[in-house]
Amino acid sequence: MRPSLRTRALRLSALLAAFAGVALAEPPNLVANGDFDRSLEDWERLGAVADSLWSGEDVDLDPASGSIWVRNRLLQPEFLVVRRQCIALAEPSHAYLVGASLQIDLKSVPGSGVFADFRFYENADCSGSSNGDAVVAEAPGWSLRTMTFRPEDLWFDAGSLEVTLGAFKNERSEGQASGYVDAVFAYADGLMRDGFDGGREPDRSDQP
Ligand SMILES: [Ca+2]
Repeated sequence: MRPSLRTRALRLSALLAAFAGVALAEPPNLVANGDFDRSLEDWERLGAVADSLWSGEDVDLDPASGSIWVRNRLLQPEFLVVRRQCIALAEPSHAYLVGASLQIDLKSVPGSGVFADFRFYENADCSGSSNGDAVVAEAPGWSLRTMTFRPEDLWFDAGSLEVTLGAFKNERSEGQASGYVDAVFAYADGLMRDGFDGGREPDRSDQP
């Protein structure tokens, strides 16, 4: 069942509050055009034009916004990246909260899904040592997926964050994997850097 707009907004607010440790104003989203309001601007295309298209299918049913539709037509089981964005990170952060809302098309072949991958790099241009992970959806209906990265998860000071979007197939098949990604976000928790919290770990106890 689709969560109401208010429920979804509250869930994200609760996540952010738990992440920051206090109820602060929402920090800026590091991802450019993560809501796909009118276009796929800021997302570099990789692969065929027809495999990543702007869609009016918005996660919040907002008529003034949309999402990205992604497709994988490869025969082999593989993660196919169709769009990417490299974000230079100005200063090291205590932690990062990242995520997206995703759903697959009903006609997708079994064992397939769509993903948003978040990979942190040592250098500012998405090069050097890296570490990260992907959020995925393998079912129709929007799902909000989030992850938290801390310095101990990364073993280096992150200079940049690469976000890649696409679709995957787990089995060899002639059918396609396709679906939608919307509301892509990455928030930096700069509290420790700013000296307000004395190095306290974010409280995760009240996360859903
Ligand atoms: Ca949107």
